[in-house]
Amino acid sequence: MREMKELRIGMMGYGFMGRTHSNAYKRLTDFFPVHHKPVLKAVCARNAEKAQAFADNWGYERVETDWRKVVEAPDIDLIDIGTPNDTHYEMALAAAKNGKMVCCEKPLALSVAQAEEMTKAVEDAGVPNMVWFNYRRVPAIALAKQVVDEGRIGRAFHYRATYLQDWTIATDVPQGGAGLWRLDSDVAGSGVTGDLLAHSIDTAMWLNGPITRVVAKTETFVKERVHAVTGKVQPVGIDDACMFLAEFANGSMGTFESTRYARGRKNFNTFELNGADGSLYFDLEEPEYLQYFEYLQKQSGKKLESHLTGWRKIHVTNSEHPYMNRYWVPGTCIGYEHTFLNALADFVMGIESGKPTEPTFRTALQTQKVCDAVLDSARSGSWKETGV
Ligand code: 4PW
Repeated sequence: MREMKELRIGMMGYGFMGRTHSNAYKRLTDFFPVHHKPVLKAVCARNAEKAQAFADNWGYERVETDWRKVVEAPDIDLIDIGTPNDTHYEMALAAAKNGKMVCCEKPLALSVAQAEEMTKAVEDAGVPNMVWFNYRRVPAIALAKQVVDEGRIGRAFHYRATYLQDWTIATDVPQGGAGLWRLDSDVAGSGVTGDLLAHSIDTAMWLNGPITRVVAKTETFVKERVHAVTGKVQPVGIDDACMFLAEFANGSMGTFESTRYARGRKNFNTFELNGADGSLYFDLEEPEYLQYFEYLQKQSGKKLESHLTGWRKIHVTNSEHPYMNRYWVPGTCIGYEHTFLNALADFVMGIESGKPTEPTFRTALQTQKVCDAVLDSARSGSWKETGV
């Protein structure tokens, strides 16, 4: 039996991310040889009844309705912020002040100013920190990172990303309230830019380096909605759709598109990277595949018959592929929930090795800078430096 320490969890929120994170905490030591066993100490939410039902279902020892009690509790080691975006700032600052590790859902904050303060707080406190940009832990995307780091793509020319959903097309979908806070700009901060493009931007900068300048267009297709809390029809403040052009520090060009009005697209997250020596393509609707085009002529030094070249569709399920040796056998695949389990495993192994686990708050701050520049550009209609 390996030596094991407790990692005592304070979970803020019991929604979609509360479930994905709680699943990761419960399964971590079943799949990864770590020396910290998560203990589900407290779940915190304003609705005590629903929080209690969640606690009973997942096995949290207690329920709190005041998040400050959780961040100050001596029996809590890690604060996990899975509540709406407008809560991240206060919770992270208080958690860091109390010496807690902090894992925060994306986007990190409502603004660059908040993100900078949060980053300073965790760094000054010296506490392990991470932001749950979980798509980095899709094995196929982690393999894409390996391919890029091995220099197989060469000089980058183009990066293009799409992140399409269709759940807000109906005009009678209210803004605000449980499950619909993403439509309330006061709570979410922005619409698809902070919710979906934040993922695309994090992945893009992880694979292709800093985004230095952007020019953007946003649109709000449904201009007003009933607010679920006030019951009143109120103007909609979020971007329903966003498209932007990007310049990367490495000289390549980027195009990014996101909407929640692409009928038929449920969570269509794709990227393609084109370089001098090859290209990569990923589609979250086929998450266990990475498509790779290798420019064979580079290696052979001579022109090969075109029928010998083409895209390879790599089935990323072998034991030598990222994370896959922790699960089943070649040819069998894992799911969306495993991306959070993989992220948590990396975070705990980082704690045990004393190394930071990406994306840290400081890395997520860079994504926040791009998101804010995108929204600034959409307002002004001009190019904006990101400051990354
Ligand atoms: O973080 C995102 C959520 O806000 C997720 O990646 C997909 O979009 C699924 O739910 C929402």
